[in-house]
Amino acid sequence: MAKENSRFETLAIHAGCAPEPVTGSVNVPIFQTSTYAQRGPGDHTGFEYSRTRNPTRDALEANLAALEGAKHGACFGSGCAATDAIMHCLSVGDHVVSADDIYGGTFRLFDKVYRRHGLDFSFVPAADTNAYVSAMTDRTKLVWLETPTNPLLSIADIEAICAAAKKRGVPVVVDNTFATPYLQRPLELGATMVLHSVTKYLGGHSDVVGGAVLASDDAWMERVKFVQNAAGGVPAPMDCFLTLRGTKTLAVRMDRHCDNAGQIAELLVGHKKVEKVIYPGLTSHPQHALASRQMKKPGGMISFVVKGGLESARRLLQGMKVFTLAESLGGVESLIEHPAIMTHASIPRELREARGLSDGLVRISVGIENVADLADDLQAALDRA
Ligand code: P1T
Repeated sequence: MAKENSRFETLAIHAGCAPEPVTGSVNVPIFQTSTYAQRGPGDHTGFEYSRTRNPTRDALEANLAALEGAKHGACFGSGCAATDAIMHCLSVGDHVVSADDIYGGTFRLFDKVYRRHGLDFSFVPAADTNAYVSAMTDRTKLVWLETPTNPLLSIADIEAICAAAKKRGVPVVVDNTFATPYLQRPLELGATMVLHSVTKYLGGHSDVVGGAVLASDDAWMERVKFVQNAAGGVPAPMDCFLTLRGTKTLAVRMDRHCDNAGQIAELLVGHKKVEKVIYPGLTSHPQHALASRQMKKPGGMISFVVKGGLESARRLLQGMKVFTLAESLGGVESLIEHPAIMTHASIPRELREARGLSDGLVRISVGIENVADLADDLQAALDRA
């Protein structure tokens, strides 16, 4: 077991993952069970039923909490289920201020499900700190940040927004999926809760769908844990095991993702078919200085606009050989996708366009392959686009 003051890479491998006491198994076993034998009615080991608690999930929750510097963790069957658990803690009439550029599925859940259940939302430009402050009212019960945002990679000033929200007693959630706790520490910057789609970098191998909420706030986590059990959107033990296997290598993978992405961003900047490159590591990014302060490195995600709009984008996407045309991100393999048609199609066209999510926009998740192969692949496909 890691010591409490262990550093990130050590926690990633050891936190929550002490050798199993009966056999000494170095890896956390997959406790593939729905229920647990009781000695007498109500006389159990602390494990009663696997929706409520499962040892493999316990291990993952402890591991992810340690990585975010949180006291508590709650894992879910998907990132959306984790978002849903937080939203379930709100009540009719509550108001939420959210970044406008967020994952399409998060926007859909807010706009199509929770509005119908009586919540009210204000969507503000993700990087505009003052806009969050002015949008807060007496009814505001949550601020929702995603930074860097998906897909436009805007950077929200976590510390400034949390300080403003704190003055009003409003909790702040940061979706830390794109950055991961290795690159960005929302709880240390004042956030109340951190949310992850563990499907992405935490799992890291595109073989599991999952979500998590991490926080030190006892009252909030009690509510989230209550919903986790009451609504039941929990992950399977096997998926918890796979995610744990992923987090062990998070630090080394993130270093390589960032190195590769930096080189690919430079290649894109120099290409004549590319109109605009959005990457927080480029000095041309409008929040480059904030990103350098707030994040250890700029991450593995790049968005760019190809000249020639939808037709060029289509040719580019269909011409890739090493990059795979697919939704999702954060796995070891490089992926490429078209947000307007794929991940963000659930946002109405007029809203997408108003937010700068154009038909020429392409998003890539730069993997950890040899960067020369990635560069050759992109160069060739862009030349043909
Ligand atoms: O797919 P799921 O595990 O339910 O996670 C939802 C989610 C939440 N937050 C962010 C920032 C995300 O990017 C996602 C999922 N995103 C994709 C599937 C995608 O390709 O952008």
